[in-house]
Amino acid sequence: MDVLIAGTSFQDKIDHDINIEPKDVMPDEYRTHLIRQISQHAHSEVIGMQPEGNWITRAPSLRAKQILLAKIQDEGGHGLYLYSAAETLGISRDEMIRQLHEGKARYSNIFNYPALTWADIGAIGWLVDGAAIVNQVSLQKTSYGPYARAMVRICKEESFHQRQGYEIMAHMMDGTADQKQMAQDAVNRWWWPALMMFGPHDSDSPHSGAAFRWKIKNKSNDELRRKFIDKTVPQAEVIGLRIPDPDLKWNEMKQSYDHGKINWEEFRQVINGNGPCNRQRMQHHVKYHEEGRWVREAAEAYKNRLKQSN
Ligand code: FAQ
Repeated sequence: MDVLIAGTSFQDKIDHDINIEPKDVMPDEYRTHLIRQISQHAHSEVIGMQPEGNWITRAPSLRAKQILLAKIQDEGGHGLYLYSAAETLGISRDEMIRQLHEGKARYSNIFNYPALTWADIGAIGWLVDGAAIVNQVSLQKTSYGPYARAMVRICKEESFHQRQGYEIMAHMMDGTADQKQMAQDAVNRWWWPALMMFGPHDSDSPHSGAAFRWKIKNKSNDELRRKFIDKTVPQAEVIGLRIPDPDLKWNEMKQSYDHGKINWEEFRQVINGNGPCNRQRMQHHVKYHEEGRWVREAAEAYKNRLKQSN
């Protein structure tokens, strides 16, 4: 097997579903494509801590606070696995953060919306983590080894996140009329941005061609979006939530739901810096990155001292 791998070209490995590893020869375009995607993914996990972090001190019980803290901590950890996976491609974490701060790297559209009520924490777990899992399960089979392995671990944690969100929603839908209304209002606001997380329609997705050729993606943006909808609609029905899409309809032939039009203009605005919270998210990240500078410097100084004493 080793001999086969050693003598096999990049595309042969891809065609035979052999993972590409950091020291393997790979085309520059593959490397660049992965750095873009993995760094965006890492930034999303880290920026995604902000809307939820906003609710730690206001969680309605000690149990809810503990669960939320653990979840947010997990998201930070996911960011770290992903930054490490991207670093194996030859980019430093500092450079990735610089690109984020300069607006050259993106992060998921979804984290530019505010978490206004406790029900939003339920909607984020249920819908946002739910969408993230559908996407990430398919990425467990992505062709770049470190990214695929990071996804396996991340998916295990995300499924707990999705359940904690659904539990919050189910609990509220079992509550007073006001709580039910609050839960429905959260779904009304998060449903469409969650659908946008899967990216533009396949016909408008410039990176999909190369992503399929190199098996970075094995399911398209639209396929994954459909999968998410099919999985989520029955969950909403069980607890009495309404999906805010008058055109949502079961298609017997496709054995899948047809959905209404997505507002791609809103998506473009949000991913290009003009969403409700883009500025706030970035200012917050820059501020705490600066405030943490002394920790990074101290760690570096300690590492150098150890080197000198060895
Ligand atoms: N947001 O050609 P495509 C989470 C951009 S993790 C912003 O289709 P591709 C956990 C795209 O970058 C959520 N930008 O691109 C959590 C490209 O722009 P560029 C993050 C988007 O890469 C939960 C342009 O549009 N997950 O939620 C988005 O083939 C709760 C054209 O798009 C990942 O990142 C978007 N939604 O497909 C944490 C998964 N969609 O770069 C905390 C990994 C597209 O040319 C709390 N990523 N764009 O300037 C992927 O699977 C893919 O990158 C896609 C996009 C599917 C997102």
